[in-house]
Amino acid sequence: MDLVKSIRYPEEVYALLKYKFGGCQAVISKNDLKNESPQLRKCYEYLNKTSRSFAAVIQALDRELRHAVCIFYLVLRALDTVEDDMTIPLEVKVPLLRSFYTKLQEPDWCFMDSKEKDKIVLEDFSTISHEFRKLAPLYQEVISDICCKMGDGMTVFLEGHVDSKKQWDEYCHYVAGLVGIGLSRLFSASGLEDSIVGQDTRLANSMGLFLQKTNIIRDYLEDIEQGREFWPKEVWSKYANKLSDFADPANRRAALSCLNDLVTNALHHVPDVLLYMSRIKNQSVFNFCAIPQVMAIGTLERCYNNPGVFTGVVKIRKGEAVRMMMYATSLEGVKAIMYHFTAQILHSIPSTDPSQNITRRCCHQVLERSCTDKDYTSSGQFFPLYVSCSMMLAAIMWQYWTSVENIYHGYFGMES
Ligand code: D61
Ligand code: MG
Repeated sequence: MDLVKSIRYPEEVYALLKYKFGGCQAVISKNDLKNESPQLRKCYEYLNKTSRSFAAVIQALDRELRHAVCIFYLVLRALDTVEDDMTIPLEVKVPLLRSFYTKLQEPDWCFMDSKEKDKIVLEDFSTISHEFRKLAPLYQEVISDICCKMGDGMTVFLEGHVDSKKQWDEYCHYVAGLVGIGLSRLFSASGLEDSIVGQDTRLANSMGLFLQKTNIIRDYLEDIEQGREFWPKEVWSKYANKLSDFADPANRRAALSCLNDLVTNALHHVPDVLLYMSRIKNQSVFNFCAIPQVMAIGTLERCYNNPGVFTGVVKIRKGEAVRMMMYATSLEGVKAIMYHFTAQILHSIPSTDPSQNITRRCCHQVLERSCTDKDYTSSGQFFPLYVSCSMMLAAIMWQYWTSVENIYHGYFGMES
């Protein structure tokens, strides 16, 4: 019940209503598939089935890029499904990850033995590879190259744990930094962006690292429950003997210290993100890049010093997400959002936190670079009672409406 959750935040109620009544069209346009082949339509169906976070922004890309990025996503989602599937024996998994990019050239190749939720992209890989081979050769080269490098890199981390901070960056480079690098090369190849975007791999890598680290931080509990450890040992071993100790409420203080340490580590990527964003010229590419990044800073802020990370899922409200999304359409807007959440983190640093000085320094650095005239701070005003009541009525109608419609696709944790 998104409206009710946002009832105390007038700006969010406004954003939700504006979004619902067509404001979303300004940010997310509809992808017209009437004239496309049945295979390509299937690919978009798989995209919408497998990605809550990226389906909408990919479909809002300008046409010359949209299909390439959609296929790029599906190919890597298929590869990631192999990586994530704990039921595939290592002697099958390792050679498969290494040779995965060669399957792009095999029209009939598919994989029917996955038990993962997104197995459909492996079972019907021939539809995806068919559309891959119809892309411009330049796009094919980028996708195949990234797929090859990612598959190789994934085999290094199959034991399911990460030791040093350097290895954390390495793992995130393979699974997300390479995506940023590949996307940037696609942007430049399309002619929509300057060649510098595709050439500066350090910045493109940071775009991916910021997203992946945020996911890893947020997904602590889910990963632990599935026997995976993506928090780097070099960091957690300062605060506990076992990573799983943090799930025990008795270790709450240590858990929060470790959490805040990692949030600070992730925050270091924000200056790179801002520099990267400052080079983007095309509006659809800008939205595509900016929206996931602002969701990530919002999620990081919500996670910072939050014991909820160790007991469940920490999410941003849909109203908050929609408000951010509508704000993140210009560099000044992105800066204002980054500034706002970084200031929030700065204000909530506990005086007992072991990383407090590094966190403070890092926050100040980000604040300096995201300084802008625009302001994202909410008014903090509360509605008078009669407005709240009208809102409730609207909310009940809304609930009815969405249950009939039921076609919503959203970003990080904003499903209806
Ligand atoms: C601009 C815009 C989007 C960007 C970007 C720059 C830079 C990097 C990324 C997107 C990638 C961010 C990945 C963050 C989410 N993490 C995952 O999905 C994990 O899997 C990583 C390996 C597969 C990556 C597939 C992917 C993701 C997003 C894309 C894309 C490809 C292609 C184009 C556009 C966006 C995570 O998966 C969670 C899960 O399976 O549910 C995991 O296994 O760790
Ligand atoms: Mg994975």
